[in-house]
Amino acid sequence: MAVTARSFEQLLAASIPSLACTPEPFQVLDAEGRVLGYEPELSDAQVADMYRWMIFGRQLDQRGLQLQRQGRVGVWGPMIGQEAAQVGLGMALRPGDWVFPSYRESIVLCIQGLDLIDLFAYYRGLYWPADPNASGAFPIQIVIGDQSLHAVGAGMGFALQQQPHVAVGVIGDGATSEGDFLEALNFSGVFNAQTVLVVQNNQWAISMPRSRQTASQTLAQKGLAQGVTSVLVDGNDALAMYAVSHWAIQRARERQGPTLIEALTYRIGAHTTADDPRRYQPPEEIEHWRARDPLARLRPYVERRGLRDAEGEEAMIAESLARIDAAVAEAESRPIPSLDAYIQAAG
Ligand SMILES: Cc1ncc(C[n+]2csc(CCOP(=O)(O)OP(=O)(O)O)c2C)c(N)n1
Ligand SMILES: [Mg+2]
Repeated sequence: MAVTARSFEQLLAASIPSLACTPEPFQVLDAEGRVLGYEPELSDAQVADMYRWMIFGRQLDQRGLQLQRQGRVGVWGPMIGQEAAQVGLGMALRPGDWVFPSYRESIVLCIQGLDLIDLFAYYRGLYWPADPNASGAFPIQIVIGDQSLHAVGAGMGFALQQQPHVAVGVIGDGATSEGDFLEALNFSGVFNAQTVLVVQNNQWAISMPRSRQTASQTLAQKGLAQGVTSVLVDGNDALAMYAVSHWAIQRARERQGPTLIEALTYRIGAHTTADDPRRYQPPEEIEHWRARDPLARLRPYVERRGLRDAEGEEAMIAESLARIDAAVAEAESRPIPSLDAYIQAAG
C-alpha cells in the first residue's frame, strides 16, 4: 500500500513519525501512471518540461556511456532508471539554490543551470570548470558522503546571512553509512540549516547490496534521531519526487527545518564504466526494475494531459542529442592542462 496524501498539507503526515513505523513510499502516480490522490499543481508547460528533461536525461546517459566506450570521456556513472528522482528534484529548485552532487546527478545539475560543455570538459579531465555561483552546481564529490557536510555548511551560511536560498546535498544509499553523512545530519538539525539532503537509494553501493549496508529499515529514518524531518518517496515517480522536493525545499527556504528525503529507486546500469555488475547484480532484480521504468510511468500522465504525441517525442530525442553533441564538440576543443600545470596550480 502506498502513502497517498489527499492534499499537499498531508504530505507532512507522510513523513516518518517514529522508528516503530516502517512507512511505504509516498507516491502520486500508480504503476500505470494514474493519479492516486494528491496531484501537485503543475502547469501544462511545467509538465511538458518535466517530460522533456526525463527524455534529455536518458539521452545524456546513453551518450555519456558511448563516449566513454569511444575513449572520449574518462569514466561515466550511469543514471538509467534514476531519471525521475533527479528531474523531480531539479524542477523543485530555484535560481540561487545550490546543489552539492556526487557523480550520478548530472541531470539535476543541468536543470539547475550547469553548462553541458563544462560537464563534458570535466569528464574529459578538466577540473570542475563551472562557476558554482553562476551555475548553482558545486564540484562532483567523489569522496563518498562528503558533500552532505558541504551542503549543510552552505545551508547554515544561507541561514546566517538570511538569504532565501537552499543548499541541497545529493548522496547515495551507501553514503548514509558514512560518518560524514551522520555528522552533517546532526549539524543540519542543531543549526536549522537551509538544507535538504536527498538520498538516491539505488539499492547498491558498487557491489554491496542495500541489505548489507545497514540494519536500518529505511534510510530516511536515520534523520529521526537527529530531529530532522524525514520522508520516504517513490524515486521512480517524477511527480511524487517533485512534490516532496518542492515541499522540503520550501520549508528549508522559510527556515522551518531541514529535511532528509530517501528516494527509492534502482541502479539499472553498472556502477560506473569501470565495473562489471554481472558479477553480483541478479538479472531478475534488474528485470523487476526495468518494468518500473520512470519514463514509462510518467508517459501516460503526460498523454492524459494532452501534452504528448509520438512525433513530438522523436523530436525531443533529436533535440536532446543535438544539444549534447554540440556541447561535446565544444568540450573537446578545450585544451586539457598537463599534469605539471595542475600541480603548479595546486601550489
Ligand atoms: C570515502 C570513500 N570510500 C569509498 C569510496 C569508493 N567508492 C566509490 S563509489 C562507492 C559506492 C557508493 O555507493 P552509493 O553511496 O550507494 O552511491 P551510488 O554509486 O550507488 O550512486 C564507493 C564505496 C569512495 N569514493 N569514498
Ligand atoms: Mg547506491
